Amino acid sequence: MILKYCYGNPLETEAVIEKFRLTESVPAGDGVLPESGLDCLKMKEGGCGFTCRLSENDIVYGLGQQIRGINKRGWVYESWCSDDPDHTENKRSLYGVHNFLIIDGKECFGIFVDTPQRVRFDIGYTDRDILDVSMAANDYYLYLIKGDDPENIVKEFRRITGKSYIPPKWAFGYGQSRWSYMDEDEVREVVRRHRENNIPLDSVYLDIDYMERYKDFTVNEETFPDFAGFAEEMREQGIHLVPIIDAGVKIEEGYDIYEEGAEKGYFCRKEDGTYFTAGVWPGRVHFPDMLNDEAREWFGSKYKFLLDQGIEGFWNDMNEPAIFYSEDHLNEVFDQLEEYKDKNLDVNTFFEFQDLVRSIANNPEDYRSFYHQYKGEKIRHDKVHNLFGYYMTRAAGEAFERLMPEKRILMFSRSSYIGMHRYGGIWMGDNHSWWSHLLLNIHMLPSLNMCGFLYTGADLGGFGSDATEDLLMRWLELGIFTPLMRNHSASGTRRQEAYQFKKLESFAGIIGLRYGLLPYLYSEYMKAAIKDEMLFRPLSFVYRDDSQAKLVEDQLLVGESIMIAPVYEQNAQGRCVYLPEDMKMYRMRSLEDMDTEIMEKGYHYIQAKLDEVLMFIRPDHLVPVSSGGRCVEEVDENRLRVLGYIKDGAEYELYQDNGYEKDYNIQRHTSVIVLTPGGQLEETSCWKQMPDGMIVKK
Ligand code: MIG
Repeated sequence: MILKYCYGNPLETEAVIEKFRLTESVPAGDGVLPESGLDCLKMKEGGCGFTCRLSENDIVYGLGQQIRGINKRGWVYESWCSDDPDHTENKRSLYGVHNFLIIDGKECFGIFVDTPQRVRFDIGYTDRDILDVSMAANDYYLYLIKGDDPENIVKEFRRITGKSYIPPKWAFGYGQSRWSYMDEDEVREVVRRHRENNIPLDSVYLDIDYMERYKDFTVNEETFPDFAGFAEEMREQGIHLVPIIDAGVKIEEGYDIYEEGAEKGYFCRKEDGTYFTAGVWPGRVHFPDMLNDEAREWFGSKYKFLLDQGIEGFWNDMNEPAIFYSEDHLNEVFDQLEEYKDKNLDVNTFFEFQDLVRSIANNPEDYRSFYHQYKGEKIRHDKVHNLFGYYMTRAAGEAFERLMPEKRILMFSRSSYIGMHRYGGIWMGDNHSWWSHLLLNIHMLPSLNMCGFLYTGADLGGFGSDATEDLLMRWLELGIFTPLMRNHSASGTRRQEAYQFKKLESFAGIIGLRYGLLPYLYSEYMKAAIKDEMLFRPLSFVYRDDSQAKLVEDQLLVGESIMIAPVYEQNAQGRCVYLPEDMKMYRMRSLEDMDTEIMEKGYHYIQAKLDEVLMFIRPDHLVPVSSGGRCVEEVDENRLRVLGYIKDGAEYELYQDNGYEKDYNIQRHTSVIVLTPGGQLEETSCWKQMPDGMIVKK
């Protein structure tokens, strides 16, 4: 059951696509929400938020892309899309805003606060027993979602926010990225060295340097003289090029996008009507008004320039939007600095001076100094801030639908808001080559899945700082399960393509496992997307009555059959794993090299050498695997091996499609694999077993 309440005069974000009747008007002051039946949840004076009493063992899930654990209790978080490359525990915001929570206690219910403005979630920070949600402004919708359990609530929430984005199948392959591969030859070399070392690869990412002076929808003709031809050459080797697109449009005479946008009035303006000027990678830029329908359509149509050259995927960056400086503020700072110049700075003045310079980037004042045209109204940016990335990606998604309605295009974004999951995925932003960020990656997966972001993953190996061989390997051991599986790193850091290190066979083996698991992972992804379910679930969502499972935050269920327990500590030779039921463990080094063991419910310390992936299969569950390939196209999905732990017999619904069309009819694309208690395939109209044990499609 879902109740919708309205406070003040909220903006329509289009996060929710289902129409609702509003619940009875809400009492001001200490009011219990009408019709909710929940005594623990109370409105605060004047409607400026609400509080919820938490009991000792209540767990609070949610908030999508955020720091800290799966259980969000014990910190204060703020909804404000932020370009912050240091995802440390003391932070309160990252790139995306996902105001969806589930309180799992005696009562289990979900809350979605729909407002594009700043929201503060004090989840047992000030008082461990109180969840306190407050708003920057008293204009918001509040959705209350009641259900039997978290999975149920997620499903309801996903139903009203719409279907998750589905990428082309090749985007489930391994991708190699770097800021930046500078020219054709460097990209060729990346591909060659993967192929040479039998490390599968499906895509190479192009960061900002492929452009001409960082201008969106241009290609540097010196470094990529025949871009279409080069894209074609790559396709012949099974590789997709994936260029980046930034939010800001460079101000430069003669640059068509700039001139067109300026002439048609598509950029964000200041109070006085002139265009707002920020400094980002290209130097001085204007921001397209992604919230304005016409401007959005216009910006989206520009992707055609690259689509026409054979490009089939993109990533949208800097769309919080990140602002290195604004022209106006920078001028003020320069004036101030003049004053400091001849002063003998005492300590306080020195700090003042330092703060002044330090707070140039992403300055709150700048976000209050430009405007959007949103649904015909002029609205100051800070009031809709959290929608910008969402609407940029929507621009792309809607354009793909117009330009190439039959084809799936890869799209993922850095910034996001609830609802953006209909148009693209997200990557987790600028993490570091830190072990703690491998754990953070685990934590974020289920939280993002709750909000419909299924196509997601972190920069494997870490973006900032220097990676080590062992970190990359352990991270890949998690990454082989995440839909977006991309190794990416910042300029200036140590090179971290797998082939930069010594243990090439191990890397080939581990990445190869991804291609083996592809039939299962793709099938689970598609079913989750079609049925509004999660791909990654915390143990506590599934083993509801297991008080130990509730506490586990470093293991996840991946789809219906698999539990993973990644090693995330340096020099560890294994780890402690909690089994909520008996499971079959696969210790895997490559598709050809794995051993298995049945393990009993309970705690175990399990050995896992650096090049070993631990995977657990639940009783009477199956995992169909392929024999691998150098890229997704090469994977033979009609000839599979079935891994599983069979006690009483098992059944698996395998979803398969051609991976590029948009026909997602589940009946048409699903076949059932049935194994007898003895582990033999029960012959169906679709599958038969070969003497070597493989099953083949009839
Ligand atoms: O300010 O394009 O998160 O993935 O490599 C940094 C350069 C800009 C931030 C993205 C990162 C990308 C980088 N970008």
